[in-house]
Amino acid sequence: MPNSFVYGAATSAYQIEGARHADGKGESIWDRFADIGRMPESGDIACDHYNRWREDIQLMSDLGVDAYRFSIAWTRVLPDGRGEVNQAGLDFYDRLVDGLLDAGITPYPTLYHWDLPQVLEDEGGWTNRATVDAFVEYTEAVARRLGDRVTNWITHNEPWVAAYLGHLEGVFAPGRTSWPDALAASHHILLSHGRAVPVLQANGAKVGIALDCRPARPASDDPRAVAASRHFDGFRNRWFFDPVFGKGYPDDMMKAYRDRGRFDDTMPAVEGRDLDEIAVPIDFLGLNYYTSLAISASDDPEVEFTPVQPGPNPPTGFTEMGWENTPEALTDYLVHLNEEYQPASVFITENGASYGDGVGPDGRVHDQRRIDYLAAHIAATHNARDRGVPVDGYFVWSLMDNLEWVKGYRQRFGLIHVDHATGTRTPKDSYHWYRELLSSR
Ligand code: IFM
Repeated sequence: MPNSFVYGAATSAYQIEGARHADGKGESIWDRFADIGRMPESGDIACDHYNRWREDIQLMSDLGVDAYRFSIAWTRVLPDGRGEVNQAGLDFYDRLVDGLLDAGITPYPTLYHWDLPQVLEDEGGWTNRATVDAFVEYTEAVARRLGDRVTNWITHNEPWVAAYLGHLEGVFAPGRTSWPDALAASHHILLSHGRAVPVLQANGAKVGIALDCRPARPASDDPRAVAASRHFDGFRNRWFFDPVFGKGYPDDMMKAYRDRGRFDDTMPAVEGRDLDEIAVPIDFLGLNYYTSLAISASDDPEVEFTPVQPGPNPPTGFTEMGWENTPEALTDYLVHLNEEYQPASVFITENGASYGDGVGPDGRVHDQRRIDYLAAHIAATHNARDRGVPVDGYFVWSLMDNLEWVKGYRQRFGLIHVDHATGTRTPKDSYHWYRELLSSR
C-alpha cells in the first residue's frame, strides 16, 4: 500500500453540525424542507458537531486518518446568500481547519453539499442563473478566509442529487418537480463549479468536484435493456462527467430530452462560453461510489428505463439502503473513467455502507458487514490503481452516524456510532479495523 495514498473520512455540514441558529446562521433549503414536514427528523441538532468538533478531531486523530472531508454551510458564511459576510460563521471553519492541521489531518472542504440559502431559493435557486454569481461570491469569501491554509477543495457534492432529486423527483430540498428546472439546475450548478475553480486555484490549491455515479449494466441481452441501460448511464452519469471533462452534454441525451419536450422556452440554459467554463481543468476528480445497477426497459412509453431493485427486505449482499454490494463494478468504472476522460488524479470522495448495528451489552458495536464492505471496496480501488488509474485517495462515508437526509437518523453509515439522544460517540469495530489498516502502512 503506497504511503502517498490518502486515507480519510467524510461528512457534510447539514448532516452533522446542528446549531441551526448559532452565530448568525441563515436558513437553508434543508431547514425549510424539515420545517414543512418533508423530513422525518431535522438537522437542527444532528451530531452537535458544531459544539463537539474538538472531540471529533480527537477521534479522527486516534483513527489515524490523513485527511478529513467536510462541507461548509453557505448559510453560515453568507446568511443572505450574498452580500455581507458573517465572520462569526467563518470563525467556526477557521477553528476547525486549525484544529485539523494541528492534529496533522489535511482538510478537504466541500463548498456545496446541497444546503442552498433559502433566500436564494426564493429567487429561483439553481434554476436562476444569478445563483451562479452568488456561488462565486461565496467561494471568494471562503477562500479569502481559509485559502492560506486549505490546499485541497471540492466545489460541489453530487450535482445529480441536487439537480434531479431536488428539482425533478422533488424528494430532496427544494422539492421541485419539473424537467426544465432539473436541467437548468444541473447546468447552473456545473457552471458555478467552473467559475469557482479558478478562484480557488489562484491560491495555489488543488481543486476537484465530487461526482456521484451509478454504473449501469443491462439486466439482460434484450436490445431494449441494452438501450435502456445506455440511456440511464446518460441520465445518471454522462450528463455530468462529459461536460466537466470537456465533451459537452451528451448528444444522445440532448436529443432524447428535446424529443420528449423536456426543454421549455428557457432551456437549454447553455449560453456563450458556458461549456468552456465548465470544462476548466481540475486537479482531481472526486468519485462517490456506493453501488451499481442492472437496468431493464420499461413498458411505459413515458419511462426510458427501470432499475432492477431488491424487494423491501433486501437479501444478504445489500446494505440497509437497499444498495447492492458490487465492489468489482467500482474497479471497472474507474478503469472506464480513466479511458474515457483521463483525469489527472482521482479520489474516492465517498464510499460506505449503512448498517444499523447498535451498541451491544459489551459496550461495542460489532459491524462486521461494514468492515467487509469497506475492505472489498478499498481492494477494488487498489485494483484499479494497479490497472493504471491514478487513484490517489479514499474517504469513508462516513466518519460518524448522521442525518441521512429524508431517511433520518435510522440509516447509519458511520465508523463511529452516535447516540442521537445524548450525542455520545462510540467507535465501532469498523473504526478499529480502519485504524489498524492505516497504522499498518
Ligand atoms: O449521506 C449521503 C451523502 O450526503 C451524499 N452521498 C451519499 C451519502 C449516503 O446516502
